[in-house]
Amino acid sequence: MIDGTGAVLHHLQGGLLFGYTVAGIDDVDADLVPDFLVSQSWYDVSRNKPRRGRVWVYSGATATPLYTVVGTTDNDYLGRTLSRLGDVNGDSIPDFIAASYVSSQTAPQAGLLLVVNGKDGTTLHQLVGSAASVWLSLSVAATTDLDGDGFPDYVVGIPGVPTTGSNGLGAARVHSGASGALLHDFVETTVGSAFNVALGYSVASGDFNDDGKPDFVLGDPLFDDPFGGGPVGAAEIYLGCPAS
Ligand SMILES: [Ca+2]
Ligand SMILES: [Ca+2]
Ligand SMILES: [Ca+2]
Ligand SMILES: [Ca+2]
Repeated sequence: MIDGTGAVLHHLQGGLLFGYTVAGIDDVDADLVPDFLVSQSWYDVSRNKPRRGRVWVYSGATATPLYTVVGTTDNDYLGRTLSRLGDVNGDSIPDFIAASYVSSQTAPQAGLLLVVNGKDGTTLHQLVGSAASVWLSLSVAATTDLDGDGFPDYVVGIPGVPTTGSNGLGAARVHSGASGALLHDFVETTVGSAFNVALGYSVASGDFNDDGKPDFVLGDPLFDDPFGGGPVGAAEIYLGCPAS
């Protein structure tokens, strides 16, 4: 941690891949100071429970650990992706997202996303990738409330290949922060002869047109136009989306 003059306030260190991802979150321990996450995605619970990954939740005020969240399955590598979210279960304590696009619970590198209870680190709900190498949660971002239930929602990028040997077109999906229900699926776009190759490699959200509804920026750095000179890269901006 670094103070306003650029001096290091605290130096934290842990095992291999400690610090792979970090994220600021809102105040989970009610001391009115925002808190933060540091992941250690190579964490072995034991010799027989390898590479489950661990996410440390730290007090922003003191840089001391509050609790940890550990992957439940071997090779989860939990903590490859992290994000703030906001309170999604109505206890006024902000919740957050801990994820891993290389988790192989359902298929090799299908991906895993946990919405974590900020109060105690338990899982409120989870998403898993639908097929090998789809890389669910390579990117994730919180959004404001899309479906009008009063709780924030989130957008998750799924940029990987659907089957071995073919280019993935990628996807980005908006899910309910409260339940995990699918609210919207951004699927591939074509512009003339160009098409998505890795839609959802990066995602961001904000209200760009001031209508109170979340808008989205979806990155596809491999956006391709085979008849126009090859890969061109793209970032697509969506003003809102229908909640369905
Ligand atoms: Ca705090
Ligand atoms: Ca909460
Ligand atoms: Ca919502
Ligand atoms: Ca908007």
